[in-house]
Amino acid sequence: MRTIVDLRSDCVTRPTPEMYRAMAEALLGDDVLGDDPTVKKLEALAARMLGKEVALFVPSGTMGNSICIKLQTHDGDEILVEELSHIYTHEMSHLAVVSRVLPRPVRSDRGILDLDDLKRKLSRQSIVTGQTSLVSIENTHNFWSGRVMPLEHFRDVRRIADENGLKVHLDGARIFNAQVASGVPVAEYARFADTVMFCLSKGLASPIGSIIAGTAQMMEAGRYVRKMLGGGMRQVGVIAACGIVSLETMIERLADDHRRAKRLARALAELPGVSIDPAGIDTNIVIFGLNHPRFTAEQLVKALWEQDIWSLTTSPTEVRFVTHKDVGDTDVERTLDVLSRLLAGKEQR
Ligand code: TLP
Repeated sequence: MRTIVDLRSDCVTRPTPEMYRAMAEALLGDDVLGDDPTVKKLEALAARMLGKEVALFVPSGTMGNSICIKLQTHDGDEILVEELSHIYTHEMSHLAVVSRVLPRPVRSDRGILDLDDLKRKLSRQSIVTGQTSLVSIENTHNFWSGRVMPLEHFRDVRRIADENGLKVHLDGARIFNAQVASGVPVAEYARFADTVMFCLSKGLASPIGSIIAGTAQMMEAGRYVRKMLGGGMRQVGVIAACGIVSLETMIERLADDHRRAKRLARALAELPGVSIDPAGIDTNIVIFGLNHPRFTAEQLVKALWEQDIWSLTTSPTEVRFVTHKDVGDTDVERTLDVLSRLLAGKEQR
């Protein structure tokens, strides 16, 4: 049987046996009408963990971010985003289409916003500017190789936001990876944000689903936006049941993914044509640069794919590996073995 090593994303994880059992046994109602007991249980658990009043189950991280921005902005507002943030670069322009806001990218030091640039880009309402109404932070930061944002940065951003009447949104798709890597509880990060989104469907291994959270009033309004976007999911307790298993059993094990990502990064750093600083790998995402006489990033991804190792490029010169519960130690070693043969020119292409 072919064994695929799927390093494309932690979104690809398959449900655990406990999740399949939970799905079969889930008590169901109609979540659009607000009476699915399993969804209610998941939402209460998530709100408690985040230290927020109310949480809402949504189909995807993209929809979760979209709802949170829509709730806290008006048409024509400006919002401040980090220049490589997922919400700005990988979410089908919903900022423009759904919320009709103008994202202004802020420079950063590997994801940590440059506070001077942030202040410079704040616009006050006048006859020639839109009004800046929100700043978005991402933790962990996907395209800065899963970097954990320091808590101090949250404090700084919150202070500037308060001084200028801005809301703060946290794209915490992988906020539990941040908690496990840094030891800072998710509620500590969430404290500095008005709204938080996190994904159950990434390292936490649920097949589908994300959570948004904030005040009760905001999440009540969020139900309407979710429905408007087509995210009313009816008997969705069948999926929410997996989310409960994710939050109850799948957090601590993220440390294994981080350990495997570090192993990959350290070994990659030794390979010809690869550039990566293993010290910069905090969690489960490994992005490395490639400058090799025989391979572009795209060609390397293809050569790996031919050996049943799946990955993605993030730019013409970069490749991304993401570890997750369906990637074990043997998979990591096999990947390194194949890679070192390819890059040393020992493998036929
Ligand atoms: N990230 C996916 C792809 O879209 C790139 C991945 O494979 O990493 N915020 C962050 C920080 C994300 O990384 C993602 C997904 C999302 C939001 C959106 O989540 P979904 O895919 O559930 O819409």
